[in-house]
Amino acid sequence: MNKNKKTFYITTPIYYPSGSLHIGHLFSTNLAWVIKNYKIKRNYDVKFLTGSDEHGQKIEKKAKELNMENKDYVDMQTNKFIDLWKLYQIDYDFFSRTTNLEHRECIIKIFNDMLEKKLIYKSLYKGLYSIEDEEFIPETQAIKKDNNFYHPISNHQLEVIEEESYFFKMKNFTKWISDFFDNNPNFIVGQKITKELKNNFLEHDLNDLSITRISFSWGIPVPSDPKHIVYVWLDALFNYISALGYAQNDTNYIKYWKEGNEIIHVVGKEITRFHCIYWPIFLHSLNLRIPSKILAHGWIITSEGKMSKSKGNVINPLDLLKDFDPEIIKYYFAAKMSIENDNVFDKKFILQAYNADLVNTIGNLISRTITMVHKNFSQSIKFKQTNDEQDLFIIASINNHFDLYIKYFDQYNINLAFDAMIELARDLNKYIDLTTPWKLTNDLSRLEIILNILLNGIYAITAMLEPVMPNYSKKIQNILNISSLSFEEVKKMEKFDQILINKSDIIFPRK
Ligand code: ME8
Repeated sequence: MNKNKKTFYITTPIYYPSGSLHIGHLFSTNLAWVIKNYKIKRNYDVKFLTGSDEHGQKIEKKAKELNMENKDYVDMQTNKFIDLWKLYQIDYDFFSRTTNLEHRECIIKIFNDMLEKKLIYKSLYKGLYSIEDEEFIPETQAIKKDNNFYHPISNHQLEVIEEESYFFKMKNFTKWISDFFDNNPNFIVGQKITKELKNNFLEHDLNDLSITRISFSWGIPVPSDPKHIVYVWLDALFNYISALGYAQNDTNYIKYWKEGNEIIHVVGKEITRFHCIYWPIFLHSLNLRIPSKILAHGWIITSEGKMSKSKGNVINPLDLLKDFDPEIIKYYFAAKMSIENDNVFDKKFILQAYNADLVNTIGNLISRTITMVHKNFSQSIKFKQTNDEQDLFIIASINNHFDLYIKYFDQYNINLAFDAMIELARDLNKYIDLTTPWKLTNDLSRLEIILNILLNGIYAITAMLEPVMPNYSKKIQNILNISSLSFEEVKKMEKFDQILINKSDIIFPRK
């Protein structure tokens, strides 16, 4: 590994294995995976983590319902996650499981460190709890209906609990986190969420947080007081460093966390309180490094509203694979969904995006260009400088759209980055219409210039497509007869000089 490369560590939430993963989980994981691939192309030394959050009362209940041992149950469920990511061809560096031994060692270490630093005290928790969300809810935020309490976002019914618990002195960090938000206005991608968190949580003092439970046993016991089980969110958040070998002071931890350049967590908006407030506070309280960014995204909803089992509108990602190649689905989720807002999903939108962007725009550009190269130049074409106005205009368009793509990707406006790619493909198709190269069979010198520009345009588009569609872009590379695509080459117009262009099969057949 090159020592001079900047490091980039990106994570997804670790998902609960108490249910099946749906397209919301696919959206988050795909987003993180595409960003990872992009950063590799930008020459970062990248690590990507996903995983499963395997402790807690919800999981214990589920295993009991199925009459299974807890560990057997989470093994079975986690294997399904692993299979799903394999089918979607989403590769990662770490699959983090909170039932791993290294993770347990990490939690024991941080709990002991917190005790030693007197960040923790024992008391009584009296209040409301959502097992489904594994979340304590202050009565002031709960929704009251017919003498029952409900979670303000998920609507799950809350339990009234009264039990001995260890508390983390969250309140003491209210000013620190408030100042942290003010000093790091770009910590959270999405101004709406920063505002909401400030208004809902930082206007008043934070409440001390209950960080152990005693009414069940599936989790990590506090070593000095083992009837107490570490609260599942404290357990889960630290997976991001336990997987890097924090407790073992592993080189991965030092390189990608402690001394790393960029660290980013991709999360859904409903878990921002944990990632944007509690997580930085926990880390700061232990003098540990804080991540660079939280990329919080909206929800995938269907026309019946947010996906939920009770509404029966949960979409299984395995079903989509019956109709589409995984890269077409991944293209749709990365290129057509905004991060900031909720997005309505319908299967027909995947087909629409495929036909409009990939078949009619990029596919059409490739087949028109390659056909003309083969018809008129049996071997290869030569590079020549040009001063023609239309040529200079389209060369500028290649450069500008590529710059826009980089700008948007770096701002995590991923869908806008792909819009820039498609706009370029449209411009190139227009350039063909305007220059009418099919009429230039008697002016091969002019035709050669036009085709060289088009090949360069296709190169730029293929390089931009690669982070989300590596297999399809490999097929295009094979036609262009190049062994790899590099962002550094995009603006160098002489790269197709004397290159033998291969015949083209249809890359994106119409569906
Ligand atoms: O919260 N739209 O796990 P979880 C978009 N274990 N994204 C969605 C979504 C939707 N409709 N539904 C789920 C947990 N997600 C904890 C995380 S991390 C230390 C612990 C995605 O299985 C989104 O990323 O409930 C959301 O935050 C996550 O799945 C919740 O997954």
